[in-house]
Amino acid sequence: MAVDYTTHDGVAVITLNNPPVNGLGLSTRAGIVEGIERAQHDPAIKAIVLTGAGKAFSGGADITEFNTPKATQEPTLATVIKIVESSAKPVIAAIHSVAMGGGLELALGAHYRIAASGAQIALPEVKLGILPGAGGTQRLPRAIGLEAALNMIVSGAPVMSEKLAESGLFDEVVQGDLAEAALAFARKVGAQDGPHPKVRERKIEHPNAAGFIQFARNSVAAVAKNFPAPQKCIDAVEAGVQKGFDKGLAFERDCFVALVQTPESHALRHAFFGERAASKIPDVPADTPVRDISQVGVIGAGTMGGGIAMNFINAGIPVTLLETKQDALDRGLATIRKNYEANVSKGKLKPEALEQRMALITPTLSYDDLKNADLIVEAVFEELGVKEQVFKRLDEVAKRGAILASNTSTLDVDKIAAFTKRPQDVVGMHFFSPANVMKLLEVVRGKDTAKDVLATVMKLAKKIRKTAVVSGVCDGFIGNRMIEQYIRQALFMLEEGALPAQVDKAIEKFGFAMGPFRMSDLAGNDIGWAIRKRRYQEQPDLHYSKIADRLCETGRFGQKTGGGWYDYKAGDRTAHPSKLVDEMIVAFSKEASVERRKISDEEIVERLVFALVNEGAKILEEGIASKASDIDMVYLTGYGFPLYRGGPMLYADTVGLYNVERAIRRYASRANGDAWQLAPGIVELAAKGRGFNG
Ligand code: 3H9
Repeated sequence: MAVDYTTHDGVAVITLNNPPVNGLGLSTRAGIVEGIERAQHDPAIKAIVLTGAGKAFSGGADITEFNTPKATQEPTLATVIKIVESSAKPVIAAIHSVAMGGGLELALGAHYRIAASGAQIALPEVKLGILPGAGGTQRLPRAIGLEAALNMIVSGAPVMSEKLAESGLFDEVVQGDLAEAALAFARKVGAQDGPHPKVRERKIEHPNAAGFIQFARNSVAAVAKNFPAPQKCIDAVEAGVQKGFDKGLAFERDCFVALVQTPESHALRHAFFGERAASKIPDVPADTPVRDISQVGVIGAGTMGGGIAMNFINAGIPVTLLETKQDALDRGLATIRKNYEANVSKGKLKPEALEQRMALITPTLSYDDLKNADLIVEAVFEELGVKEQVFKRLDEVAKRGAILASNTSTLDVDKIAAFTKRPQDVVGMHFFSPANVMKLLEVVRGKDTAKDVLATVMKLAKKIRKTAVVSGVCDGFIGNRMIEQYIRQALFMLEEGALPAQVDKAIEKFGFAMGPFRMSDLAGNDIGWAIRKRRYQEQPDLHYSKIADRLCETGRFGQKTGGGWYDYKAGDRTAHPSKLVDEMIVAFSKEASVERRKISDEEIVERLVFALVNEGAKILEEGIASKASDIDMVYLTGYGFPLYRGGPMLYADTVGLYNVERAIRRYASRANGDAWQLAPGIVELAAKGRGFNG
């Protein structure tokens, strides 16, 4: 049963019991209606408490039902709320923890609301590309006022119940036992004559509603370019203000129905579930015991090591930070302090928290100080010989059961594990730079990595607020292996007729945060050069455009040298197209006897994105990633792929794999076509009319 019904001395308690978050799926909705009706027909019942079991009052509508017949099957949430609101006996929503989306809308339909202090209250629908579709845009402004409501609806951010104590949303915010308080409150209002208050009957009062709505519109203008939902949220609130509750409600409903079909909403829901699915590893059961991580060691206090250390400190986990030289250690600590100072000056961190965080770091020059660490993350120079020294030393000093992690982005984790006598405890933790900011963590599973090590790292990742995705061992893991194919295509296109600014502009228009050439100038062109030099040795037959090598030979490594694919003015990161580089590119084509042609923006986008898709398909076939959504999460959180397109694999599904296959075959038959080895997985899925995500 998704809903429990009990009676307590004149009070009926309807308890939502649909784990994990009491989603308002069909059976829960039906259960609520049944409970309300049962209470109406029982003369002994004077009041009804609506509450939730487990970790939420309700996390809202069941998102998995969207776009299925169940979503519109009666009783819909709107019907349930109507029945609750028109109950002759007073209904009291008792919120012990989360009330989100439809959960809050349901509570707003009750006559009274009481909440435990610390409960999280939100209308987060906008984050799923929709708007509150069961009266939230109409009732919340009537409950807490136009400004506070619009802020909550447009941001989707949770607000603590105690902050809303005086807002008009709650009749009581309770410190002690909520269940007891709810029963007492119910008995009190149950003894009073009706009718009981309805939020829908309250007025929205604001001295300048039109002005504030316009202000809200201006504030969402930037996001609204790619996401239709925020504007629609405002439209729906405005409809209620101008035309009254019922017309506002009807308008909200129409907007909901339209938004839930949009590709943006589809992409955002894919990301919501993709994030949660990423933490599930097919052969590692959810109940795998985890190791306790209360003390972390970080080796290397450079940009990467310092950033990694900050993640743990921010989560309250003490870090022993090791360097080989005192001055490097001092520099590392100073950088960490500077980062925290910047957070303080931006108001993101309380000044007293700065010292508390710094106090969690124990700097050291001695490996012996790592002997108590439960996890040690190495962030030293990216060379196998250096890693060998570090891991052999760690094998000597680390306690039994400690997890030994490498932050390598390019090296073979199995080889690193083999430097120790405990390969089962070795894992890759590939953070992205800046490590204290970037959400993505690639967890690299070696052939011997123990399941409990993986389970521990995935749990820890959640604690340090990373999106962790498991990758098998291969060159570049998931993210960098795919980006290499994307960059190869970008370089070929320069040779064939495009210029850096055109390529960047086309892919930025598609939605990438930064095109390949601006990105490369930022990261340093010498990094890619070093990788290519290694490739030329390891895979001499691999066809690469030499155009980037030509640029690097001139010392144009990017922003740090004042010029790369673009020119830069001192102290300014703005990329200015470089006449010199553009001429060099044209000359290069001539030398290579390539007749330059006009390359369309459409071709640029297809070649770049389908290069990712094709490599992603191979990564799936090889089992390096266990599901397509993992690949999408890597690209959404670590590589600036546009969120509203849901990641390369979902985008490919949207285009249709039949079309992707045809495009790849077409490019494979042209100049530089040997770079396209069509992934068999694409052909197979396209033949079945399926996509990567089903
Ligand atoms: C809505 O309400 C529309 C209405 O306005 C109108 C309707 C007509 N549905 O996050 P967690 C699953 S739209 C289905 O790890 P936490 C989640 O996938 C909804 N499933 O837990 C996961 O499954 P699994 C508006 C849901 O404790 C499991 O629950 N509401 C839903 O860290 C645990 O999730 C939202 O947008 C759902 N609504 O956080 C709230 N919610 O175990 C979205 C969760 O198989 N939810 N699941 O991987 C959240 O923000 C968090 O889940 C919450 C709990 C804060 C509730």
